[in-house]
Amino acid sequence: MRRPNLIFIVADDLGYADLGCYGGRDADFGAVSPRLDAMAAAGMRFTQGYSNSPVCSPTRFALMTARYQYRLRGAAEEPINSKSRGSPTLGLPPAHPTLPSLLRGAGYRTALIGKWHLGYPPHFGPLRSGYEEFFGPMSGGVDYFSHADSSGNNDLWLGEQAHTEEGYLTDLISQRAADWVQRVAKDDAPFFLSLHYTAPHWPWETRDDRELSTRIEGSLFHLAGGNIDTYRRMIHHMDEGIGALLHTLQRIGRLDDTLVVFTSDNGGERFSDNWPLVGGKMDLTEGGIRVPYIVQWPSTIAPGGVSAQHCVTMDWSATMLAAAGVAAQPDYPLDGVSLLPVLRDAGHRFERPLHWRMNHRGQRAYREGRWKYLRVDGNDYLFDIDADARERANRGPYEGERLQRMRETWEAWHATMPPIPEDATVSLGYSAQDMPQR
Ligand SMILES: [Ca+2]
Repeated sequence: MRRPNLIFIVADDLGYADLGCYGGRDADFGAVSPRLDAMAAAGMRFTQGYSNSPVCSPTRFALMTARYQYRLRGAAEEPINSKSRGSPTLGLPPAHPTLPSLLRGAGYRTALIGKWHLGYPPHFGPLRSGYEEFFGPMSGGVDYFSHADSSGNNDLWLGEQAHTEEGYLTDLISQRAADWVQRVAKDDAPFFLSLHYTAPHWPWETRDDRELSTRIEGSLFHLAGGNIDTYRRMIHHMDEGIGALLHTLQRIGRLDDTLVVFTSDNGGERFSDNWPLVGGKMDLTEGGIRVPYIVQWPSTIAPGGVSAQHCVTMDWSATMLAAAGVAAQPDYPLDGVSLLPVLRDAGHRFERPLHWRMNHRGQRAYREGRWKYLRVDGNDYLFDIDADARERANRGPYEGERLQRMRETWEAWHATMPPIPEDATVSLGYSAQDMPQR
């Protein structure tokens, strides 16, 4: 039997409730995400899915390796920033097995279309980590029209060549993805596509804001710009591109045997809707790490499923390897766990304890069943997430034994990971001087 094609779509800084199918409100122009909502209806949606980190590059290390990112030095940067250009240590080591390298070794065609954010050539890069083809930015955030990073350098690449191309980045990425799939689907080999949008990450530019982009050059954090309407349109542009890709798959007869996963690399940013969760990007409260997971695979997943299975980014990488029948390398066993039994039966559930840590504010988190142990700024909390996903009712003072046991479990897990390096950096784009905190 032919092995399934695999498409892993990652949005950038999309919040838990930004999409209609996660309770998001309509925009003034109408539904924000009609194609992703339709994908959820045709496939399955996860309500208790997490990102490996509340910030970009650490999650991407986990996605690529299907292992806890804390194992790799570069992932200790929160996040990798454009000052890391030329660093021989701050990136994904090419010798490390990855989701694309393992799949490619098993005969898959592979491409990354969109954001990399795992270190710069000549030491690092997508072509060195298993992708046959790459189109997109190497850094964390770029302007949608000039394609310049926060240092003002052009950061659009085709393979390892600097590349110039007119257009709105979300549309360029969508078009390339549809073209690539059409091209490789002609071969007998199955394919794996990483489709990593920069949308809806700052700067706050819609397809119609080319003129605006010339005025904010060099200040990509765009602290004086953006609004809810712009933000929703940016999501809508991405949604259109995903719809076009799914339509292409259908037209060439490859929709049924393609597993498509959609998620976000971390929780929402300043214009995101994370309701009912608290916090956002950089936080280990739920708003920083709970993200949408929408999955479609018509040959295997029954339509309309909703699962409360706990899962995290690296589990989806493990799921794709399992779907392809590809084993991990013995020296790099996976921390990710395959979700295939859940995809085949939306009612299937299994225990999936999950751990996080952040240098930023000394945060820790541990989810086990309905409970979550959380530390922020030296304060320990215990929340019953099933009853209080908003993490306002601290059960710690009333459940001291449980809190203590979960703290010890987290510490035992932490002891199995390399310590946070002393020279690891935390980069924040702005502070309370720029906008009031809640
Ligand atoms: Ca991000």
